[in-house]
Amino acid sequence: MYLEPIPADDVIEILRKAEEIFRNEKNILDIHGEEIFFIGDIHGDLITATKIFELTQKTKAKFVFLGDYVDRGRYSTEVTIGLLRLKINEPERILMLRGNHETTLANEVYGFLNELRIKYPTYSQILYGEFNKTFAQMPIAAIVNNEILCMHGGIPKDATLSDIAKIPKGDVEGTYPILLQVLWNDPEETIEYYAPSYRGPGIYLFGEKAFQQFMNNENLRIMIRAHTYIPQGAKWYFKKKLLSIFSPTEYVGNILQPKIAKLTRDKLVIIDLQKL
Ligand SMILES: [Mn+2]
Repeated sequence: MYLEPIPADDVIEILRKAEEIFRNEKNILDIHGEEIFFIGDIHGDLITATKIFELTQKTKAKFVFLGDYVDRGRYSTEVTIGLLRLKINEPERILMLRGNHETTLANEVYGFLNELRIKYPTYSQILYGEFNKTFAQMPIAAIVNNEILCMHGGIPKDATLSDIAKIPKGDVEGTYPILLQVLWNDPEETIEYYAPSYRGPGIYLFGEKAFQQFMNNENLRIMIRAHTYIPQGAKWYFKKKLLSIFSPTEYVGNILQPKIAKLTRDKLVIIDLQKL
């Protein structure tokens, strides 16, 4: 069973407005705030998206979404359009980073394109193109209060923040080498520096030494990222310097315990999404 799909014209209008806003944002957002929520992968999960939407209406806090709005779940279209509406209404309060699924490399095969074909049999190719054009303008990292680094995947090998800042926007496929790493890399406790990732060519696992070196060089303290499937919804790495969060209520058939994070002044806490 599906909800009544959002009319294709409305989808295109929202996507174009959002694209224009993202186009004017930098690759690396500079965010400041006393109260900020961080949301991990959503993956077309309507329950998670609804909970977060209600939360946005109850607070004036900022929201940093760490990407992966589409694929896997059944409501990629509704989730993404819903979040983009929030973004358009309050662009300074709702910050949306790009995830590895906001690329054709992933969303052609992991469910989103298929969802569009089912919900919009006549317009699926047009909508698919419009969605990905919008995704390709999204920022890919954020620095919060000068000390917290946010990105979907993780730090890239042999690159600095200034290299990330220079990545050209508009790469719909998402295969520009540094971009690919920022969106796909994962932390790994058992290695020191970098190792090839099981996820595919050009993607790396990064260890604590590589992470600490990168953070020291850039004068940053904490990283918050998403991307890794975590059944309990959140996990600290590297002596509590890196927090990984995962926010859908289910993932490829597995029920999990979705979490989000909240920063209040200097305190970072993990919140159980089901208790919101
Ligand atoms: Mn991901």
